[in-house]
Amino acid sequence: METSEAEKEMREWCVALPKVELHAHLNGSVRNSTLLELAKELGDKGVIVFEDVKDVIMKNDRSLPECFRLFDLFHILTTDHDTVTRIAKEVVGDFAAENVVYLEIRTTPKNNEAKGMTKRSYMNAVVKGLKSVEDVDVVLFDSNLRNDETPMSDLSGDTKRKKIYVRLLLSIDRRETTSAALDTVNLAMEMKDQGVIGIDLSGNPVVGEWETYLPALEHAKDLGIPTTIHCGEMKLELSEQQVPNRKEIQAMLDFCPQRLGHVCCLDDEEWKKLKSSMIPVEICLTSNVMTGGAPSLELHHFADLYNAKHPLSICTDDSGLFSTSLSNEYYLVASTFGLSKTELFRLAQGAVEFVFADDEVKKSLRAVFERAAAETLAS
Ligand code: 6MZ
Repeated sequence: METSEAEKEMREWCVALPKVELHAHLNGSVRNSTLLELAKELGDKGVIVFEDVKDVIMKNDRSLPECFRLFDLFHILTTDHDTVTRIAKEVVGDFAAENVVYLEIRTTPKNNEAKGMTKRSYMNAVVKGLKSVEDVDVVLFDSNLRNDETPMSDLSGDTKRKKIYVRLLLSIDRRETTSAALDTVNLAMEMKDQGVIGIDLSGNPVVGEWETYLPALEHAKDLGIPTTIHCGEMKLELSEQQVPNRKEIQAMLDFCPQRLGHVCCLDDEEWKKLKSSMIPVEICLTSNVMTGGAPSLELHHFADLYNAKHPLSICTDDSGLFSTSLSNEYYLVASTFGLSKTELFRLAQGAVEFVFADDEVKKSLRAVFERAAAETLAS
């Protein structure tokens, strides 16, 4: 079916819209072409069978358990220092190309003895990648920002250099021990002056116990490091371990992190608690529908939270894995829930208030949106 003119125009508008991305996993955001190239190299070396891996990478259907098997594969492909640097550089370039003006990228620091890799050296490789982006200006550290800076996103389509603020969140994988999780929080503290500004709890939701990560999350809280937590991502019927997860959702809400990811399968009481908490939610439409956390786009809990005026930000989760982009996610919000351009703009602008970066960055981002408002909303 041919794309209608109206759809094309709306898609272009969503690309031009300045956007804030708050929930993007580094290894889930890698381009398929890069994964295939890496798989080919490892295939040539006899480490993997390229043809098998190629089929897995190109497959479109992804249940949640499949996603986690895929991440194990991606990690085989990407976990050496030079490749980590390469993917970090590419991922930032890809987000900047679609007018993301502020990006929080999250990644799980990895020890890999065979590669001489420690959590610290992994993160150094990520930071090196962010610093080596050439086509756009990456603002990684808090520089002396001025309010009269040139616009970071040019909506008129001319060729001014794009500018993107990038910050890092360190992920604790649910497979990790308490001590490994504590190491990650301490590393975040150590790398505070290198763009690391928060902690994320993620990984396979049917693995691990809340009590294992709680000491590390409490430690982050004590150190004043903001946290975001993947909460209730999986439908309970899909899991054998239903009861602990139910308890876990309560505990996560009680912990009061600065933000929550997903919140797909809360019961009535938990919804009430979430809404009265006003904890901002990172909404990942395509990811939730593909993994079964939401039954369909139309029935996604975005509508309920949006109508309740709950603080929200639209995010990609894993743009590579789910073949999406932040512009596409905004387009889906418009086409599924009928939001107008003004409402979409306000949604994108609203996300500025939930970034973990400091007030100077927020001020600068607010100015970007103010400048963009006249032009974007006039079109
Ligand atoms: C939970 C997820 C996820 O950290 O190696 N991750 N955790 N739910 C999801 N929904 C689909 N998507 C990604 O990026 C990959 C890691 O991020 C987490 C998983 O722990 C995965 O291994 P990094 O850069």
